[in-house]
Amino acid sequence: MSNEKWFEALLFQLFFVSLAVNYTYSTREHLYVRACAGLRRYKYIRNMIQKIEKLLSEIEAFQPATAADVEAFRIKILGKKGELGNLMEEFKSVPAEQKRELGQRLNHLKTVATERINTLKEELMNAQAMNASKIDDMTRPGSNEQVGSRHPISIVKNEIVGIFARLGYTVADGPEIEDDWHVFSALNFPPEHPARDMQDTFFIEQNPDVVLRTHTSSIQVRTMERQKPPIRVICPGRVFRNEAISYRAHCIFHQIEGLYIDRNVSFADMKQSLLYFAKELFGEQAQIRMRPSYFPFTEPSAEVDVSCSICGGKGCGVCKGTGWLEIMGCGMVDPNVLKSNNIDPNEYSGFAFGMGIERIAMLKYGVGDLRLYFENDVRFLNQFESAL
Ligand code: 2NL
Repeated sequence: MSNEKWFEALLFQLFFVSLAVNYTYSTREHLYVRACAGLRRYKYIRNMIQKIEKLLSEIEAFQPATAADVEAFRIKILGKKGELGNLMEEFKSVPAEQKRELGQRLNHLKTVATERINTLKEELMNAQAMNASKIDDMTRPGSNEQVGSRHPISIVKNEIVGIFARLGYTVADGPEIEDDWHVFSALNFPPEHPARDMQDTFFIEQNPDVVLRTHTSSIQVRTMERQKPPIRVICPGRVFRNEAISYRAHCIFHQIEGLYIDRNVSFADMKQSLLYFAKELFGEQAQIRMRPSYFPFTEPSAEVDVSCSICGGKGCGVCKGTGWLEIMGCGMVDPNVLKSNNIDPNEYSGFAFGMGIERIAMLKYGVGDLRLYFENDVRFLNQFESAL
């Protein structure tokens, strides 16, 4: 072989070797680059899947306290710049071969999040509404609230006060625990009067005496202390007497007394005022009669009877055949009482009256036993529901 030929052969050979080497090299480089790119893509997708899984467990574990918590959570996950939005942005760079699988995962995440958030929102709104109204079952029968009614004593008291208020009387009140002066001495009770006795009156202290008032006249005495004539007061109140309790007697009862003092007040004024009262309380057909009586604080004194509204005056069981029912006592204020209360009897005169509210209520409603007023038995009290 010539030198030239040999050289030519060598070059030829070198060319192929370099081709082979070059080929090998570039193929390996190519494979390496491809492998790296594949690894990056794999990491990218694995990272997205991890994010999706993390969000799914976060959604499952979410325990909100209020509807506002749910809304904040919704904005975090589904809001414009929320977690799902970020993943959707990343999804754009996912290679076509993986788009299908990842797309399904993202759709699943969106459905789960939306459903859970809507359910939680509804539950919390319902709970809040239920708390507000405390109604958990709209079809449940309502609780039967008992409507109270006024006590018959209050009903009658209010009616009597109303009648005298229309005649220009004002209502006065005073203490139930009183001293001797306001209950007895200022009212012309002599020192030996039996009402001052421990047998009849509840004494709280003695010397000086403190008692439970036995009548509401003490309120009028206190009114005369405060006020100059003309005086026109009506005084309802609870009074106490040491009585054995029975169907017709009680140690506690209620009185209404009235006092009218001015110049030239006459017995005729009293009669007409009390007739007006009887007609207002018992009806237009009511008549009154007066029988002489005695009270330490009035002179002259009288008992007032009203014509029996059951039989119209003919006589029946209620009026015991007389046609009349006793309703109150009255009289012209004793000059001694006026003097004791610094009112000049030569300038002023007046009349006074008093009645037991229990007795009037018995006549009005046909109550046969005084004790019913104090027992608070709802079967008794419910009968006055309509008389509010
Ligand atoms: C009755 C009789 C009455 C009086 C009360 C009175 C009061 C003063 C002066 C004069 Cl401050 N009188 N009150 C008068 C006559 C009768 O009550 O049967 N009560 C249940």
